[in-house]
Amino acid sequence: MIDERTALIVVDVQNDFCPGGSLAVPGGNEVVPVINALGRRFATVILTQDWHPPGHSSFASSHPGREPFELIELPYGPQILWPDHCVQGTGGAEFHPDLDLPHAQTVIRKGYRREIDSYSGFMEADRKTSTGLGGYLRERGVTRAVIVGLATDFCVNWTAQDAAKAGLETLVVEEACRAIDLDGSLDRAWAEMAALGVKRVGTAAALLR
Ligand code: VGL
Ligand code: ZN
Repeated sequence: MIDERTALIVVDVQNDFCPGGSLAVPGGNEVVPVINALGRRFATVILTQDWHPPGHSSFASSHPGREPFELIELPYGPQILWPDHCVQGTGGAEFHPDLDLPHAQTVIRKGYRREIDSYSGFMEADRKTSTGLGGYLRERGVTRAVIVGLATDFCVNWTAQDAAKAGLETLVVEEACRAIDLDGSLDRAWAEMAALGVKRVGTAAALLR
């Protein structure tokens, strides 16, 4: 067992991000068995859950005349518009039914404010509003984060960057993630993570220590 000071952070393994969902990530479901196997080795397991109200400002449908995947400017900066996804209380917002992490302790829901998106599990898109995850990990004595899930270039990327900024040793397990990859966003994501010292690893390296 990997000791409690290393947290496995499982990002957004939800139906809407898997094939058949409204914002399906190619191969998104393939991370489930990989994460289940990895998860058994971790004492500290935290899940994030994208959790938007109807009419969320990141939905193209909330902006007349706009289409999904267009870029707009919101008060806090640029925002990609998405198809409606992960609406609170819907089946699309539920975790993938085969995700098997019964010992997970915490679910961080994010993006629940209508006017602010949140790719990161730590900090919302205005870069000011905290989800509380940083303080929670600090109080639990967590010093290391292993990050997996969906999507590599959005929520995994932003969560990993904020974990590194919070001073955690941060690893992303590549084969336990899948990407959306819009206009080179995946290459950019790995470069951004690397610049902050995030380690891109395989499952074996994530299980050392
Ligand atoms: C995500 C786009 C919109 C993600 C969430 O989980 O990567 N991407 N909301
Ligand atoms: Zn979202």
